[in-house]
Amino acid sequence: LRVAVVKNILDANSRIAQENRKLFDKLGLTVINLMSSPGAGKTTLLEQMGKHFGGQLKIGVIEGDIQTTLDAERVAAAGLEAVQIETDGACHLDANMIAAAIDGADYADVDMLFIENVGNLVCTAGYDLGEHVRIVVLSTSEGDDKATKYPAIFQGSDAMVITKTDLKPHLNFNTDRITADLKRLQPDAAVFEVAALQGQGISDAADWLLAKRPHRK
Ligand SMILES: Nc1nc2c(ncn2[C@@H]2O[C@H](COP(=O)(O)OP(=O)(O)O)[C@@H](O)[C@H]2O)c(=O)[nH]1
Ligand SMILES: [Mg+2]
Repeated sequence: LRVAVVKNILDANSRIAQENRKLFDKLGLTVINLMSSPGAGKTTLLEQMGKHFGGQLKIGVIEGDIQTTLDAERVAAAGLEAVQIETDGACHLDANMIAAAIDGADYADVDMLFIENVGNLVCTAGYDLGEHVRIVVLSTSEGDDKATKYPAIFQGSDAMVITKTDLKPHLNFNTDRITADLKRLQPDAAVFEVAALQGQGISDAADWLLAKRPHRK
């Protein structure tokens, strides 16, 4: 009985996610779900993406956090339009929260919408939000064993962005190891390495995202 309940919740989520995706397609909006553990560098990556795309593209952001509007304030200061969802304890965003956030918002002239999920490598993996692209962000200080320890999120991602590569001299992070582990789970996944505070490696990831835009207006 318990299993049936969980299945119903996930079915309902998938249905709403499909509706979100239909709306995004109609708007010509490419939507990216950024997932990671807390502090891996998602917001810093967004700040840099905003800087990179500058006048070229209009970027929107939905920020998911358990509490506070701190991240929305950060990306707004970086020139990106942001909506903050406070999940009030929930460890992930779901399709319904996204539906509520986009309801009434004007995305007509927005090209790309980033959703920064709640910091969590486990809960976030199970919920389709209606996005087109899923990216798992992993910082070097978290260790190179995380793809094997948290396989679902890596298996479900189109790309892995390794952040904080500037810290590598102080750590024993092996990029080859985690890349091999990722490819075993998801052979098609792209891999990017960034030192976001220094702005390094941003353009490769940004170019890949641009090529992922099948929904050009
Ligand atoms: N050394 C270093 N620190 C970083 C980098 N990216 C983010 N940080 C720092 O890591 C902390 C968490 O970053 P944040 O973007 O807030 O992570 P989030 O919780 O995933 O959104 C902040 O203190 C950032 O300044 C990086 O590339 N190198
Ligand atoms: Mg953040």
